[in-house]
Amino acid sequence: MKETLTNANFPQDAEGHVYHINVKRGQVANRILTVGDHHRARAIAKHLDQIDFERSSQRGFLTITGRYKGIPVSIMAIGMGNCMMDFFVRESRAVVDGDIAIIRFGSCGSLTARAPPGSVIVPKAGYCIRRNLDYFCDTPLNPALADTPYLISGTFPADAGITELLETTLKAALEGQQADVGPVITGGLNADGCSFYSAQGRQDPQFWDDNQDVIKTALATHPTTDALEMETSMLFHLAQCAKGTVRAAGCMQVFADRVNNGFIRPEIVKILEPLVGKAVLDALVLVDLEAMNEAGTVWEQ
Ligand code: R1P
Repeated sequence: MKETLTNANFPQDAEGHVYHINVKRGQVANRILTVGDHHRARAIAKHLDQIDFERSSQRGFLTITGRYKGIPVSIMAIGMGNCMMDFFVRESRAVVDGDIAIIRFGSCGSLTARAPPGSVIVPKAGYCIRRNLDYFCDTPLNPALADTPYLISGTFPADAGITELLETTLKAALEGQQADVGPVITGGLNADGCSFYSAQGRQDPQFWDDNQDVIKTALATHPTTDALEMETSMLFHLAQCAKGTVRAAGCMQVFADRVNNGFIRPEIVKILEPLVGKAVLDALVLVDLEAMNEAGTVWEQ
């Protein structure tokens, strides 16, 4: 940290830069494509007409702001996990005037045979799987809450309108591609694990995790779960808590097959990632921010 910060409640420097992303008003657009991986962000930024601003923060965030088809967009790499998603959504919200549309483009494990590696999943909603620390604690404060090793939340919806736009641009982008690139899988759920290992059911003999059944339990609780990763459900949750000013959707390329224990080949990622990145930008610039102001878009019951 170089600058003097004020306000311990929401730290910003004298120019208004937020603490972790290190951007200020005017440096982030109302339309944001977010990824985990910095290389993915830089590759997608090649599609922009122009880049007006770029910053890497010392806390691991990368912000690239420019124009796509003449419309201001930001591409932001945030690293991994719910915590980074929280920094990103709150600090971006703090420096952007007006409503914000966010689409996350990540990678995930698939929990369904209909989404093999190379597929792209567009979830309708998401939930979280959290390691229950009290289960592992010798002295849980409330033993009644300590009998289950992983806690599975209810669901948080993606924005219906942005999701629909995303499905359309992705299907158009992947249509006619070679086998192993696509299909686009829609209408199911994403699960965020609070970690890559224990909460996602990976077996690690070096640790006490009691996670042999976590995926089975998640699927029994939410049978339409397609994807397992670490950020998108948190994005949906935070959007829901942003008092109507943030709308979010997400898509993830399937890297890991958690049903049959397979992994995507690098040559497929090379073809898939740029196609999806461009399709996400295409969807983002179609979002009507004014209409969002008036009504927002929700799933029909
Ligand atoms: C784990 O390897 C990371 O990959 C997935 C997970 O959600 C987690 O962040 O997403 P990204 O490829 O977007 O980082």
